Amino acid sequence: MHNILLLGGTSQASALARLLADQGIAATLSYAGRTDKPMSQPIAVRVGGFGGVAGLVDYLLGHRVTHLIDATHPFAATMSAHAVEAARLTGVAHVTLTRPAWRAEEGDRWTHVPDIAGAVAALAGPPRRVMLALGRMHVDAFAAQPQHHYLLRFVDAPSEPPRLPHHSLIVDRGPFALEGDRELMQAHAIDLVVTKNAGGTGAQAKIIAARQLNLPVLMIDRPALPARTELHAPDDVMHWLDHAAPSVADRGV
Ligand code: 3Y8
Ligand code: NAP
Repeated sequence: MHNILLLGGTSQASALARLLADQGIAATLSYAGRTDKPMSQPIAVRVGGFGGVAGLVDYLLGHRVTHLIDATHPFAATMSAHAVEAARLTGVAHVTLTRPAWRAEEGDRWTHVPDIAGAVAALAGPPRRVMLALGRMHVDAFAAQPQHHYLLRFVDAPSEPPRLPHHSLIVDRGPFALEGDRELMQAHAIDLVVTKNAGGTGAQAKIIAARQLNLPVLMIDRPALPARTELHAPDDVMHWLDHAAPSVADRGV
């Protein structure tokens, strides 16, 4: 009898939740609680941190979880590292559902930077009009380059205004469409786009729009992640569930 813990927060996690619900498989989708009103799901939902690796181990054992599926965002490196460690400590079957990184195509003007700090450093120089589509969690770091006008996009309205002297703030949640992002970038006369290499389609509109508008992109490469089994499609996870070695809880021991 399966009992799945699905670490969510991405469109792939939501797609997998639908498949699990359709097959009547017991599953809970977990959100960190980063947004005010996370999307509703067709399976049980829990919100909030577990309390580090120890908290996640307690959850897995206490709820007799049989399979741990990490479908968090490629930049959620801490959560993913905790999932690998907690699965190792408990013997719970573990797999990652992620999406391949975007690769530059004909016409792309990408400059790769290793992380947020690298993106901030790369913004030294005369004032520009920068689309900073990184969400809310890392905006303060860009106060080190206050000379630019920033176009910010948050999921929720912030409790206090962002500490960037020149900015426009859009409150919107993805997935985003090409038309909308291209119009947004033209309306704000954007001349540089800063983005994480999220992969997938939900955040991709802005880099396709940048290609069409011949704009440069600062591409933040993914953080290092622990070695683990990576699948790229929800269907592959369903196949894995049918064939994964039963974990401790599955064997009813
Ligand atoms: C809380 C759950 C679904 C999931 C949809 C995906 C697509 C739309 C595009 C831009 C880029 C960004 C951001 C983004 C996208 C999907 C996906 C994705 C990027 C929600 C959600 C949660 C979050 C957290 C949020 C972060 C922020 C990142 C905004 C729900 C809507 C920039 C990532 O305000 C904040 O504090 C937001 C924080 C982590 C990154 C950051 O550092 O700020 N996602 N986004 C999850 C939780 O609590 O566990 O509210 O429903 C989910 C989605 N956002 O079910 O269809 O699959 O990635 N999310 C990035 O890719 O760079 C926006 O604006 O162009
Ligand atoms: P993170 O930095 O890797 O994780 C920090 C801490 O947040 C974790 O140690 C854990 O707390 C908690 N956490 C993270 N994801 C969780 C989840 N799904 N369920 C329960 N607790 C979770 O993670 P993050 O980058 O802040 O991302 C948070 C959420 O937003 C994730 O669900 C992720 O999929 C989603 N998201 C992130 C991004 C991004 O750019 N980072 C983009 C889109 C969506 P404890 O240690 O207390 O367990």
